[in-house]
Amino acid sequence: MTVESRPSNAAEIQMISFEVNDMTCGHCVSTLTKALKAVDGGARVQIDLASRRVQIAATQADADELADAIRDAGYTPVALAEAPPATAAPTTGSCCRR
Ligand SMILES: [Cu+2]
Repeated sequence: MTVESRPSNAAEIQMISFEVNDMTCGHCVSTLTKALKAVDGGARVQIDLASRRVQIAATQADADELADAIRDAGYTPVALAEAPPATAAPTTGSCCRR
């Protein structure tokens, strides 16, 4: 599904989803939430750690900006609209590994 038109007058909420397989714990969740809110202060961010699913109800940022924010925070976003359904094995990388 592609939406090209963008009304310039209204704050349009766009649901954007990513799978972030290198997100491993609650610390990752809060890091990502902060990073996403930094680029879109009005966004609602929902993260499900079990399925490694990140859903953003974006008001200003587009998918590219949000993906960049996730990358800047040190994670690898997979845009769900374009990604094949979960076949990727979780990576071994973790921010909380000792
Ligand atoms: Cu973590």
